[in-house]
Amino acid sequence: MALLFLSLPERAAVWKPLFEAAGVEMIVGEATVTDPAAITHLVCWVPPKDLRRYPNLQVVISTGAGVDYMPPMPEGVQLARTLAPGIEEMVRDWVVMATLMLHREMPVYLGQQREGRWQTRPVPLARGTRVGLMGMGRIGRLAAETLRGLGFDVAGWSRSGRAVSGIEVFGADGMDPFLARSEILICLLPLTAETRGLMDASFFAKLPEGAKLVNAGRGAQLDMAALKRALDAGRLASAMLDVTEPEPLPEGHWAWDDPRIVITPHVGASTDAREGALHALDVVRATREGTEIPGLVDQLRKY
Ligand code: NDP
Ligand code: OXD
Repeated sequence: MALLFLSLPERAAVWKPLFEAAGVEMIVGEATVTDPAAITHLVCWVPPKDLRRYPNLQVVISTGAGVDYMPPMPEGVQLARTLAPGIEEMVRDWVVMATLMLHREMPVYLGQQREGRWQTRPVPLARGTRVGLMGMGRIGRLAAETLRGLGFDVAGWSRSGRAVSGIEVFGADGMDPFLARSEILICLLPLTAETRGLMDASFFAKLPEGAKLVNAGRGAQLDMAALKRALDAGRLASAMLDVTEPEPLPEGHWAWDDPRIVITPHVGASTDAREGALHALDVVRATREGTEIPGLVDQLRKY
């Protein structure tokens, strides 16, 4: 069994000693592969075009939590996503920061600062402000609990509507009432055929007037032209985006200069190298022992 590592060199330097200590062969970079038949595991963000070069490949491990950019796997190859726990905490922190920034009108104050203007606005309470969180998975649940701890009135929405202790969760048929109560709407959904383009004009029309939008899911879930129209019409007040389509947005895109929008360059999380390596070792062990692969992705449903 050997693992082919196709990620950043600084991460490889952290992974190497851990793999050596575990007695698992790790090969860094396709150029150093001398025996493609030895490769059983592959770690990457985007895989090489022709995975058939590795006839004994068993599992592709995504270095990120989202796997929407992964192509269909060849017959017999399983797909796993990293379960590095730091990802959830990092994205939770970004989402809490974004929610507070919009709640406390930071886009307005940043604009005023650029103009050298000192002007106060009413200061809102977090307590009772209604936040709606789409995606109640590993990250969404953690973010929801933290926001609730700050006093926000948090509700969630997920495909199944699965219960989460202490938080009202709307299911597939509860989208309209969920949106109607979301003064701050957060997207933490995976990108799938169902969620692509989800946030469009008809979606924004269901939010309360002047709602605020936080997107840390994927850029392709958001119709940017519809966002602009919603901002111009006052339907939405502001937005904070960590993900865009494409990434980065092209030079000159209207959103770069729009004072109602704050953009960060997909930095909600960056997988901790050590945590990623430990998860990959768990995957290798599970494959060896024939037990359930941690982070296994259902490729038919994509999740
Ligand atoms: P999970 O798989 O743990 O949770 C996904 C949640 O979305 C579940 O509640 C799921 O519902 C719900 N959901 C609703 N519709 C769908 C659908 N059509 N297909 C699948 N799930 C659906 O994911 P994570 O919480 O770990 O991550 C969520 C996303 O966050 C990632 O896919 C990625 O896009 C994004 N992300 C962004 C990062 C960043 O840096 N900005 C970093 C990491 C992740 P149910 O529970 O009913 O299945
Ligand atoms: C992601 C990640 O999926 O950074 O966006 O893990």
